[in-house]
Amino acid sequence: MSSESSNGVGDTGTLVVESKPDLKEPPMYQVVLLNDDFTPMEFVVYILQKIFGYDHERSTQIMLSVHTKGKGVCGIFPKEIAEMKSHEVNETAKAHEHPLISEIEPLTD
Ligand code: TYC
Repeated sequence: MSSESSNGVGDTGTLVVESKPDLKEPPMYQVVLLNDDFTPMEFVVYILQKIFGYDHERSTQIMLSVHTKGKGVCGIFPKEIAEMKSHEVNETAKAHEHPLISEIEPLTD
């Protein structure tokens, strides 16, 4: 696209080329929760409610799925948000001396 007058050329003879607005969605990342043998189930449920905003029932379902399958996705976000949430999970677990760990994984579409 060009502008200045209607023909793209202004009084100075300068052609102004505007860059296309970037309409692409940001790359998304999933936050993955890993199972372990020691973190109490209720603590995982608490984390899922506090950090990911799920209600108690949904948090319990996700926790049990991770407990059974070994890992599970607890949310999908733009990279920076995924990093923040994962960091918050890991730091909160550490502060409570639980080995609970989360990771982030790029979502390739
Ligand atoms: N396996 C744990 C227990 O039996 C519970 C647990 C679930 C831990 C999910 C981590 O991401 C996790 N107490």
